Amino acid sequence: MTESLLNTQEVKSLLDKVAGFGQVGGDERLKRIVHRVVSDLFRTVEEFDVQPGEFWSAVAYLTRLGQANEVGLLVPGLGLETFLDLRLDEAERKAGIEGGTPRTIEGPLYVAGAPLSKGEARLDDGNEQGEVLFMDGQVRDADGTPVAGAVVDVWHANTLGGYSFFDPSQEKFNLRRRIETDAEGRYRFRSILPAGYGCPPDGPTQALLTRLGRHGRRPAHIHFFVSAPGHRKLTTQINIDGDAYLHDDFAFATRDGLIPAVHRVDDPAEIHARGLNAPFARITFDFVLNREAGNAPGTVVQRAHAEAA
Ligand code: MBD
Ligand code: FE
Repeated sequence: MTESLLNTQEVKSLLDKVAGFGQVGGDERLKRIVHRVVSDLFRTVEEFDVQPGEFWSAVAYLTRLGQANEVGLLVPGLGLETFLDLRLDEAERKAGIEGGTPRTIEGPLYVAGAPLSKGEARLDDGNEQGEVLFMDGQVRDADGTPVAGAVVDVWHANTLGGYSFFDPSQEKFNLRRRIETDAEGRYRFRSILPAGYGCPPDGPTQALLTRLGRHGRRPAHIHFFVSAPGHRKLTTQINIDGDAYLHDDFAFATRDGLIPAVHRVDDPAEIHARGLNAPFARITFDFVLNREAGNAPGTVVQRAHAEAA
């Protein structure tokens, strides 16, 4: 058997030069990471005997993925965003941080700067046809103390699975708000029940998923950032119970503890009291934040976000 091409001096020295080893300038950690990533790619090409035509189709794929602005969509689809969560979970366990509402991925569809209000908000612009949802709860810290003045930054899709800003047919900041908790740490909002999300059917993310025999669906969900001074920022979501994709999420974001009961209210008096004429949904969900801890990596993630014009 011939020696693997990867073990030859020629390829080893090629990789060293690619990563800038031996050059004085640059970033040493980045050099090591690039060396590892390119080495692993070389290995993959060799192990699978990847042919040039296959290789260039992968290059064209990545080009399309960027052009379609779907890199942030494929990342959770490949489990990478969940893996980052699992690493944060592990780091917190090692630092002795326990309890608290489970985190789950942010996803690619957050928009910074949603309107901020105190105690309560209405998220929908009144044009949505979906079932009305009233959601409320309390923000507490791990020892049960209510957290007043916490900011609950909430965003979710409409009944077609579309998010405002990314779906230009919706009003600015539709289904996106920031709510500051009241003196008892409580928040509440009125909105509509979202539908699940599906990757753009003709986009590059779905194209790869299809070739893996996978779908690109997420169960209906509502996203949250919950932050308060002195506390670790929480990034999480709740899932709408009963969704067919609840435990079959292409983005791997469903976790125990994040599937609250959805109560259907059909009592005419309650419907009337809310100024409605049809049954509505109610969800109560409390968020438990952990105290800031110096020995654990921070949870405020630096990430490019869309800003509504
Ligand atoms: C979403 O709404 C979402 O939350 C994720 C993670 C990926 C795609 C669409
Ligand atoms: Fe989402």
